[in-house]
This record gives sequence, structure tokens and C-alpha cells, in this order.
Amino acid sequence: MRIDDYQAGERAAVVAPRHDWTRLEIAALFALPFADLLYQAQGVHRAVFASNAVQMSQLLSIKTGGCPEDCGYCAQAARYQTGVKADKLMTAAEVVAAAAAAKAGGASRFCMGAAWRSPKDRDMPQLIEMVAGVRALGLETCMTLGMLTEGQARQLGEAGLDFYNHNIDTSPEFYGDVATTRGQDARLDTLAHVRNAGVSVCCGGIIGMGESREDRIGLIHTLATMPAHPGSVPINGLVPIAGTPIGDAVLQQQAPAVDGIEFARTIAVARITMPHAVVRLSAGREAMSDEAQALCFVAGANSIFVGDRLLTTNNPGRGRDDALFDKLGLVPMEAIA
Ligand code: SAM
Ligand code: DTB
Ligand code: SF4
Repeated sequence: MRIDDYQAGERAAVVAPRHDWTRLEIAALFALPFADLLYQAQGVHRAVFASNAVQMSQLLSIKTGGCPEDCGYCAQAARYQTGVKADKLMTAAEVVAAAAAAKAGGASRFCMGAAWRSPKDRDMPQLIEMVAGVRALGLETCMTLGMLTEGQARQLGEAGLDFYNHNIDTSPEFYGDVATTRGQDARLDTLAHVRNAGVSVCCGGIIGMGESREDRIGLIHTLATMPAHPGSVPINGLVPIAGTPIGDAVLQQQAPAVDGIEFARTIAVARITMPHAVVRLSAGREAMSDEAQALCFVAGANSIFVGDRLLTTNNPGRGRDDALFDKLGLVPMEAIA
């Protein structure tokens, strides 16, 4: 029986999450004719989610630049000359004011990012105050602060943090080409701490860093075989930053950072393998055409970042996004929840 032969109420059960995906099965999905892949992704998407609803998150860089890590794509790594200047941690009052503006602009989740290897225990009270203040506005809260100890994850969970973003970025095989100051296993440890603290996991990766299809398969395989699928899966298109090793390599080839069809394929495979996850068309939208973004929504993306800025780079503003939503008949997820 096909998905669309079931009644609406039965459908979510039909797409019960599986955690035993093999690389071969994921490779076979990637290899489908494009229309067949998107048809399958649409079937899964419509079985679980309202078909045209898109969740909207807004980012704020609460502590910019000066990061000791060496992620080869990142504008905020202290060791690369990217023109980003290091700032200190914002105050809770400043963060809450920015969250109020984000809410007025239509965001339902506020994601606070810090360019740290990991937070210091002395920062925790300030971070906890931010979570409480943003929550009090009626927004969902998300933080991305680097690696967390079990205790730090528990403290943030107790403060009411809804989501923690921590990306595995790429396949286990390619990870060593992306960052060397810590391994991907350390990222998986933090994700376990977050999960155990009862905070929802937001975890995904970056496409367009020079990785192979096999690496994209490995990225999705790692995510889809986690003990629980992440609640949110951000798929970022590399924003190439001059001065970073990966950004420079992409810029010097003068090739588009991401092939739009392969990007949409990756979203579709994430949608099919993690049916209940919200899949975010994350960084990289500024450089994407409306048509490329439309393909990603058809492939099953149902979340975006809104607002003019991501962390250090630009994002399509409200005007362009409103026009895109109008053209495609998309509506904010909260509007129909
Ligand atoms: N320092 C924390 C960490 O690494 O987890 C939090 C901030 S970090 C900037 C969050 C994520 O943003 C990275 O894991 C990466 O996936 C994504 N990201 C950073 N720079 C990017 C870029 N230039 N293009 C696309 N995605 C990027
Ligand atoms: C995620 O996966 N993407 C966001 C968020 N999590 C923290 C970050 C995108 C950053 C893009 C580059 C920049 O603005 O510096
Ligand atoms: Fe630091 Fe995060 Fe950037 Fe890596 S991605 S250099 S950990 S801010």
C-alpha cells in the first residue's frame, strides 16, 4: 500500500521512525530519479506534517568571534583572518530585547549562538537568565554554545531550554578534513548529554564543503541511526567565508558552493529517513534562487531562519521571504498549529 492510500489519522503511524537505516538504503534513496525521490519525500512529509507549513526560527550571535576551534568553514575561528571581531557575551537584557523584536517579526523560536569551544561554568547564570527571559516572551528557546558537560546540559534543561543545536557537520570520514581541534565523537557525547537532560536535539550538517555524495550519505546515516532522531535537522548550505580554508577553496574554484539539485536531494533523504524531524533549510538561502528554495520545500524542508542576519552573515530579510511565501503558498507553522 502507498502512503496516500491511508486515511490521514493512520498516516503518522505508517511512517514510524526507523533507526536501523543502512548506508546502502540511504545511497539508494540518493540515487533515485529526482522526481521519484521528491514524490516519496512528499508522501512522508504529508503523512506527518501540514503540507505547506513552515516553522520560523531567528538566530542571534550572543558571543561573536574569537573561537579557539579550527572548523574550516567558520568566520568566527580566531585563527582565520575573516574580518570578524571578537565580542564579549551579551547581557541577558540585550538578548531578551532582541528576542522581543524577533517575535514581532514572526519568529516562533529564538536561537542563541556563542562562538565557544564550550561554555565556562561562570557563564551559566547569565545563560540561564537568557533562557528564562526569552521563554517568558512565549518563544521557544534554542542555544548553541559548543560542547556541554552533563551538568551544564542539566542546568540548561532545568532553566527551560527547549532545543540545543550541535551539528555533526558531515560524515565521520570527512570530519577530520573539516575540524581537528576535536573529533566528531566529542560532538556525539555532547548530544547524548543534551538528550539525557531532556532537551530536544537540533543536529545537522553542512553541504557544499567539497564533500562527496558518500559523505552526504554518511551524514544522513549518522543522524538517522541516532538512538532518537533529532527533533530538528538543520541542513546548511556552506556560506563560503574568505579567509577560512574551506571558504577559500570554494571561492577560488569560483564554482557555486552548492549544487541546488543535490542539495534538494539531501533534504529529501533527510525527510524520508527522519519522518518526524523538522528539517530546516538553514544557512545558504541568501545565495539561493527562489526556485532552488522551492525545490527544498517540495523535498520536505519545513523550517527556515528568518531575519536579516544569521550569526555573522546575511540572510534573506522579511521582504524577500514574505514574497517567497506568497508565491509558494507557504504559511507559518504556528498559524495553523
Ligand atoms: N560554537 C558552536 C558550535 O560549533 O557548535 C556554535 C556555533 S556554530 C557557528 C553552529 C553551526 O553553524 C556549525 O556547526 C555549522 O554547522 C554552522 N555554520 C557555521 N559557519 C557556517 C558557514 N560558513 N556556512 C554554513 N554553516 C555554517
Ligand atoms: C545551524 O545549523 N546553522 C546556524 C545555527 N545552526 C547556529 C548557523 C549558521 C551560520 C552561518 C554562518 C554565519 O552567519 O556565520
Ligand atoms: Fe567555533 Fe563553532 Fe565556529 Fe567551530 S563552528 S570555530 S566551534 S564557533
